[in-house]
Amino acid sequence: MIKPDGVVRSKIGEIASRFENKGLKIVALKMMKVSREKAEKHYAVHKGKPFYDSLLNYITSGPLVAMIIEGNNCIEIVRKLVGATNGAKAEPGTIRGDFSTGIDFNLIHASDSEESAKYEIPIFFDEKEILSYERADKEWL
Ligand code: FUP
Repeated sequence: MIKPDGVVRSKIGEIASRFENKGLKIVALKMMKVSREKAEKHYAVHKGKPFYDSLLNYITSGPLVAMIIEGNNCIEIVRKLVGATNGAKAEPGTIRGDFSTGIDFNLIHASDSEESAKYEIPIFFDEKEILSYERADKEWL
């Protein structure tokens, strides 16, 4: 998920291209403004934490871009490309390491396990919005 700061900072193409360039496949993508209800469901694991309300305000503040990405070792690779949660600590070369200076606005969210992907995907997508195709360079990936 490219968060609202990623959208207003015009980083949609830059961020999506990092996943495409690595060899992963975007199989669903849409821009939306999420309701408080959806945001609460998405971040349920953080309910009660001191940053929970500001996190919900941030994520509902403007349009975001939700994506479903597939590929070999997808979750491990995506998390590596995204970088550490705090942009100040994230390695240069990662998305957060290149574009974020702290933890409040870190441009992107990515599922950290198959379990969390299975929980998060239906919050943002209907099954019919997930498309099937093969990358032309599939054999090399
Ligand atoms: P990540 O998986 O890297 O996105 O990180 P978390 O799921 O732990 O946190 C989700 C979001 O909560 C982060 F992107 C930023 C916010 N957060 C804070 O603002 N303060 C914290 O101490 C931890 C997380």
